[in-house]
Amino acid sequence: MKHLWHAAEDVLNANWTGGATLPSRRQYPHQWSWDSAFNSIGWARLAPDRARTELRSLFEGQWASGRVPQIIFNPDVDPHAYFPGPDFWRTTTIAGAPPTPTSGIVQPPIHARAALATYLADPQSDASMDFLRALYPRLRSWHGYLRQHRDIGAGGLAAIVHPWESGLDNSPLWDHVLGKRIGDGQAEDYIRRDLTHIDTSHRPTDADYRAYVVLASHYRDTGYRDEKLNDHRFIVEDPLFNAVLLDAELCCARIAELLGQDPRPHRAAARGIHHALVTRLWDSEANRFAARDVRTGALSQTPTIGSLIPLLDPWLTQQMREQVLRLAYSEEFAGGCEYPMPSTALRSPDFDRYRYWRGPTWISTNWLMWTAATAAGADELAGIIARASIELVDRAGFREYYDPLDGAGLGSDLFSWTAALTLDFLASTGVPTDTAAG
Ligand code: 2M8
Repeated sequence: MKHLWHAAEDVLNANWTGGATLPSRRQYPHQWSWDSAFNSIGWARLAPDRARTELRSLFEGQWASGRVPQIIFNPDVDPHAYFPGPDFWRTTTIAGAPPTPTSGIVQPPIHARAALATYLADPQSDASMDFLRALYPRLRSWHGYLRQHRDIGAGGLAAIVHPWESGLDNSPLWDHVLGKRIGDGQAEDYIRRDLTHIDTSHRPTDADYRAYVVLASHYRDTGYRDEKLNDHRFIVEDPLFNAVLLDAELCCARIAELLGQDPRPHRAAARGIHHALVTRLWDSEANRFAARDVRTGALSQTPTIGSLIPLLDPWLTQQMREQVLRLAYSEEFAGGCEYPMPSTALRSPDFDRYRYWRGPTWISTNWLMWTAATAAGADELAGIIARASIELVDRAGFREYYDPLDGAGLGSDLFSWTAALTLDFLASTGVPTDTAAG
């Protein structure tokens, strides 16, 4: 049996196109934004030049407004291999969009953290410094887009306008908003491609998918104009997205210092997000972070992995940090299953051990939670998460997600971010790679 390290390397190599890493060859045959960032964190451990190429190629898809799209379409792939494809988004006719077709929505801004990791993997080389110098203004404009154009609630947070923008697409967090505002809404004709290779019971329901299409086509039909978002039906301030943005600003502060530039604007931006996060998204009755429906101000009721990721915020009060950790260790998450961290609380009526983002454990959110726990000094939690992640991959291979109760692999196989982040877990935790069988 191959060693886990080499097996992970094989997955990344197999999904490498020469300029980017496909999340999985069959299910997701294009370049995805936050996948690319996670993948570069893995590449940084193997071949920093590939990590640099990955992030550079992603930012070639950046729009003039600073928007970094969720998908950069691969021109060599049949445009109908994935839905919604380039014909659906029609971005090349939009002023300021690149000539390469992209989607029109975004994903969580992990990129500054990935850029920093990429630089730090190879800090002595000119190529690495050139990379950082070239990417920094693009990161600034990306964060600027989110902070200026997406602060729809005018409270200092970036709002998402589609569940796919959260990265946790089918999370129960969005059920309430989707059900109330979209209901049986009519969608244009489409064929779901996401069911071709995966068990239907592991993917979103048809009703949820229809709601996704209705929302995306509405945004497209307004020309992706964010100033029109007041008539949008889905506007949500998500704790994971904003905690990641806060962290990204702190990473940019570090990058600015490395480049001899002023880090203070980034720290001030991070502080502002911190303030908004704790005043707008902390549910003081439930003692956890929640997503806020900007239209109504209502906070989401289901505890999810997103309730915990704001542990990334270094300025949380001690009381908040303790409450987040209490929930993380509880029977709802790490204390209630063999293979944490489940994406939805185990005792919630919304928990589904198989269905995408409604219960399964993902290596990407585990990596974020492990990063947050490590930074918060919660070493025991960090250890639990790193061990569970490595064990999952060791037992079930590089799957897209896993059953948190029995560790079975679900979704796509040979999944890139699972392989990439496994490399980071192995390298950071010092697990001897020659004993971890893959
Ligand atoms: C999943 O989302 C895409 C749409 O973006 C899909 O279901 O077709 C999510 O897990 C998302 O977070 C991820 O970036 C993407 C590609 O791995 O797949």
